[in-house]
Amino acid sequence: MLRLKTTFDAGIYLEKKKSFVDYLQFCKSPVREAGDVMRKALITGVTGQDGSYLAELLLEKGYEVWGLMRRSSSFHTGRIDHIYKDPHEHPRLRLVYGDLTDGSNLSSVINEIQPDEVYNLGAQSHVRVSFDIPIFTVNTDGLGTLRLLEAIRSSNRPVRFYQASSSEMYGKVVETPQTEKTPFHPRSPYGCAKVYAFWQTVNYREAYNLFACNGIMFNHESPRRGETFVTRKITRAAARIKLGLQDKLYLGNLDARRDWGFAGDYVEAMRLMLQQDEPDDYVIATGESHSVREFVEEVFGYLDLKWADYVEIDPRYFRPSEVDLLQGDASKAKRVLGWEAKVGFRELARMITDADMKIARREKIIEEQGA
Ligand code: NAP
Ligand code: G4F
Repeated sequence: MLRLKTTFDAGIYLEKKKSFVDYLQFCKSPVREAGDVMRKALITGVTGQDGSYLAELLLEKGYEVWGLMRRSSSFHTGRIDHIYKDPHEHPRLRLVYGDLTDGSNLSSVINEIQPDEVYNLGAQSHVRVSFDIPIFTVNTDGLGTLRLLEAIRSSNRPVRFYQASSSEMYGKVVETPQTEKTPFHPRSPYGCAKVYAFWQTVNYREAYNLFACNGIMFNHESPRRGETFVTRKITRAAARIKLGLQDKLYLGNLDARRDWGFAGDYVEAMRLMLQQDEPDDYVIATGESHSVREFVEEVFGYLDLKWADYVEIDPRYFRPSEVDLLQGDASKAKRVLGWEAKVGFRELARMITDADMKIARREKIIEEQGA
């Protein structure tokens, strides 16, 4: 029998320029008929870096994956197009419109989809930008988490919940390396919002017995990282400089130190947290810390460029208050989850640089053809 489970993915399906006849066919597909036996996950922020890697991982593990996506005047599904494609080919990935600022929508989504696991990755995730749009950031990252927790609680279903917490919460660090016990001292509207969301997650676990976990994730990067985060900004610029497409790279604080890992490794930890007998909070990190300057040296050196010839400091990239040093101790995650980072600093820098060289080569061809 034909089952139109939800009006949401019909809307998105049709926007992808498929016909309604196609959509009806999709609804009759065998996987959809057997949908109830698969584990179902909802990912907020599915169009982001982590959302795309997590969706891939959960599909590989046999889940039915629903991604919450914001309405936008232009499509921004570039990171998931390769797994979304035509629903006839991949009917286990669905998209649904929603927004963390809209609580009634979140309730409808939870009630319609009835997920077993919810991964809350949606956020205004840029720390510098959070100083420019603090209210939106706190509304999405802080209150948005509470709205989602409330939608889950009021659904009365045994949903397992993952919250994308951040090492940015440690801010002005009081000890190094940072562990699950290190106190928080956030230094940005983003960090403050994430602390609020962290404690709401803990409170829903303690007050309502919700299976809710915080992953305190240190910086993680990939070729899919947004281009205004420092790693991608450096690799994009170095690749373009190498090919003569750009002359300079303007950066802010080169002395800040971060514990940089690979996003593909980190999403595995998210899933593992929700497969344990008890909910808990975990630091996820490599344990190594490097300065922005070291990242610049690594990338430019890899491309045989002298970085000092190209990099200039522009104070507009300084932050009103900075997080100087992050270095995580993920020994609890190793002990309990059996998780550890596989990709190290140099391999990560080179992986992203290689990917950006491919993009720059395409840009070079386009430029030459246009000339
Ligand atoms: P990202 O690439 O910036 O992705 C953020 C996602 O959130 C995007 O899909 C974005 O949608 C969505 N989003 C933004 N505002 C929203 C709203 N109001 N309602 C619904 N969705 C919204 O971030 P990421 O690097 O994948 O990070 C994933 C999560 O982990 C975030 O919560 C981030 O704060 C946290 N985190 C990241 C790191 C890291 O190093 N990457 C470390 C610690 C914690 P659009 O595509 O429409 O913008
Ligand atoms: O790459 P960033 O913008 O990442 P940041 O601020 O550490 O935040 C990222 O990691 C957090 C986890 O700790 C996440 F929660 C958050 O969502 C995000 O993914 O900046 C890294 C460092 C900063 O100290 C910044 O001041 O690089 C420094 N930096 C120097 N020049 C720059 C630049 N950052 C950016 N974005 N652009 C610059 O030109």
